Amino acid sequence: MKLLVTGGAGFIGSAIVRRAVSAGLSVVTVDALTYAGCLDNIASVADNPLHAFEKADIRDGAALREIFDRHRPDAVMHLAAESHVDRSIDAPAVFLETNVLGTSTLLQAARAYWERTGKPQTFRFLHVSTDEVYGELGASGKFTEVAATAPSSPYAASKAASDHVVGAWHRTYGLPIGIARCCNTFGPHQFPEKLIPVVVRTALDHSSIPLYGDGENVREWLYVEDTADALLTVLRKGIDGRIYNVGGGHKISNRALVEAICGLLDILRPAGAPYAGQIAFVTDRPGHDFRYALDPTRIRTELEWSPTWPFAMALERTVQWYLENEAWWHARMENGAHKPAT
Ligand code: NAD
Ligand code: TDX
Repeated sequence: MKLLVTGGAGFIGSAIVRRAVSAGLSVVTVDALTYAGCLDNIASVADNPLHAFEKADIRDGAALREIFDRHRPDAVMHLAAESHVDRSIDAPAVFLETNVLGTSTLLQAARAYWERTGKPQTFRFLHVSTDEVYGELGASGKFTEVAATAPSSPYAASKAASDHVVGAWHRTYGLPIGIARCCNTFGPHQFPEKLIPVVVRTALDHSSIPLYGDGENVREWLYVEDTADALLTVLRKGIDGRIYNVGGGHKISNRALVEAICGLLDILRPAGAPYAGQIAFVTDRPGHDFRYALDPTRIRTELEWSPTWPFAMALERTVQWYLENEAWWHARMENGAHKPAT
């Protein structure tokens, strides 16, 4: 089994690459190495004969066709994307170019290769998407896979559009596909513009820890090892053409999460005063969705998958990793981390 993983030098993609290679799969990582991707994330597989790296942009059809022909993968896991909501608000164009046009360019290359190799029904194109395509929930309820898409941010709109593009390649051309809609993922190697690393970074810098709005927005969180395992499970066992919610994570308000991280830092890196004193309520994100929650019944019952990492344990491991890897996130910051409003 040979996997082609796009975005494999990013946060979730690199966890998949490391996991798949240690399970004995051959993996080709395809990544443009934007500000968000780096080879450090896959350094542990760099010399492994099961792994190959190709620097390529998913908007470059000719490069992709050549990579498909040379590596002849059995499946594609598509994670390459512009992934940060705040950046999509400041500069939406590249989100549409990469997430929508890039996905369709990749689909065309995959389809041409799949047709040339005799349309094997065992081939799979797994598109990695997000709970944000469903839009926001009020105080109750959760989204099943048949819920309508109603995205709020340019990022979410670009991901919803890419989901529909992938669905069209299945319905029109018969390309075997799957779509996995994941909730918020956290863990080591997440780019330091996202909430959890932002809290660690700003806490250690003795600056304000920015909480958007009143901090009562609720997100559902999965540890990256669980997300990677779920995505490999959907690839292996998912029914052709189906959408699977990758949920079952821990639901918590941003404020409670930030306070929990501050509490961990008080123990792991004690300072003169509690870190929670640095929390600052700042101008809200425009169009900020109030709450996300996925109904995970389908992945749980059909694919017999559920998360295994207790949230508190995974959060502590994550905070510990950022404390032990300051050089990693300092280097990423120099590479262009978004500076949130304070
Ligand atoms: P990330 O930003 O850490 O990584 C994205 C990777 O894609 C980077 O390595 C980057 O270099 C690469 N990339 C970007 N544009 C590219 C292009 N044009 N061509 C080739 N490579 C390109 O993102 P992540 O958090 O690991 O997310 C991975 C996927 O999972 C994305 O599709 C995202 O929408 C989805 N997702 C993420 C989360 C989450 O909480 N992180 C939740 C749900 C869904
Ligand atoms: O400084 C901050 N302060 C703050 O209050 C940041 C960066 C975020 N927030 C809030 C906004 C969100 O409600 O925290 C929550 C999480 O924010 P992000 O880490 O930016 O993630 P989110 O917007 O929820 O999107 C993430 O999960 C879904 C990923 O970035 C997406 O790629 C994924 O699809």
